[in-house]
Amino acid sequence: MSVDVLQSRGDEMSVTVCGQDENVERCQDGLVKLKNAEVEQMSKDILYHLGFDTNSDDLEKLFGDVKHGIGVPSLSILLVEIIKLLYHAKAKNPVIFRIGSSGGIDVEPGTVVITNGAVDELMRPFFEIPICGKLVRRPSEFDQNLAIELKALALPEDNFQTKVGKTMCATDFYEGQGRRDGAFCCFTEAERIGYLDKLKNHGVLNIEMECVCFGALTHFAGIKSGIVCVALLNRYNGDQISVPKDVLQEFEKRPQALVLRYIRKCLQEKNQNSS
Ligand code: R2B
Ligand code: URA
Repeated sequence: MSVDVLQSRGDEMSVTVCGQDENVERCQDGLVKLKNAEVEQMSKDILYHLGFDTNSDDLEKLFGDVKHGIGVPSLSILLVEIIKLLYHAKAKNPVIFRIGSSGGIDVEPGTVVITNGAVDELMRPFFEIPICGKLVRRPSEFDQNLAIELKALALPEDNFQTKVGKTMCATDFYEGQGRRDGAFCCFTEAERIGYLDKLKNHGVLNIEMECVCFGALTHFAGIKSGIVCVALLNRYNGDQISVPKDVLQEFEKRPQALVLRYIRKCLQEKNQNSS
């Protein structure tokens, strides 16, 4: 599981207007703005989990890719610090990608899924988080143009399919994803299939454990973002991930390959514009 940060300094990359939410804006100058005035008042800012300190590190020079653990708590900490890193680094028009693995719903193992919408286990398209004792909901939204652009980078010679669709975000890998192979199971095979059918009818192509939070926080920050995950199995055929290690390793390279093509394309366009 990793998150790639792509930024362009100077030249504008495409600016897409985000959603209806009045709190959400993508700034004209392309710079990342924080929705927290407190940060500007701080004499230094420690990005604890990234290991950066605005006094001793040159954040304008630091970029790359970072790995997160499993699930929303691990991702949300990382994303908050990445958004602050982009702010301190004065990044312009950044694009954040999450690349990883997932369980497919009626798709061939090895299929690459580009997320164009995220829902939770109850098919709700927002990230709900208790803040100071109150439940706050933030809509999870994805840049539709980016999803289309990524799909267009799938090549006829790729030995796998690339699809665009919704992704379901689960807080649990086992029962929460309708798995019957965990330490606990309180539902029948018919209920498992019924749940997969429900997800499928809702346009869900795959299940992972971070998308709702990822779409919500990047959207709230006004930052363009995308998720590209490979499906390790077709959940209609079972729960266990039984693909051999070498196949698994090859599957995991597929989302990286697609996002790399996008990064290359952006860099080529940037070079053409500046020459
Ligand atoms: C996909 O795979 C991980 C669980 O195995 C989780 O991080 C996710 O979203
Ligand atoms: N990751 C998940 O969260 N679920 C799967 O089924 C496979 C990978």
